[in-house]
Amino acid sequence: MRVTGLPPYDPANIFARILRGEIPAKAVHEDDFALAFHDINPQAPVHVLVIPKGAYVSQADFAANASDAEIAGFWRAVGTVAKALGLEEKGYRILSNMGEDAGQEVPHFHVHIFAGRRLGRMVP
Ligand code: DGP
Repeated sequence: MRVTGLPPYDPANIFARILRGEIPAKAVHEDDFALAFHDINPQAPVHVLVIPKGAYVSQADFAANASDAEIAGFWRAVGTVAKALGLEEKGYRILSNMGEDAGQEVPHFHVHIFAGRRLGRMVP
């Protein structure tokens, strides 16, 4: 069951194309559940995107419809990426835009990892 109010998954979205290898990305990690790659328009010295391998529009879709193994595997991958990039000592921020009001541009669930400088306070 899809969550009400979400668009159907569009297999032509840019991250689906990256997952299929149709367009290149600078990968930093890949496993059975997730792919992580550098954002094309970095907002911090480190700006990496982590996406699940499954077809989920957003966090709401992922939380409602992914299996427990997919959810665990995805979040473990986020931690693996942060550790592999050496971000644990100084810290990092994770963020996910969900839907129109948050300005989500790509309709495939993703988490941003920002790091590499002192990040400003979060503002709405
Ligand atoms: P969001 O607004 O949360 O949907 O963020 C989408 C991010 O995806 C944005 O920071 C830019 C990034 N992005 C868009 N197209 C591409 C692409 O083709 N390659 C990569 N590496 N990143 C992309």
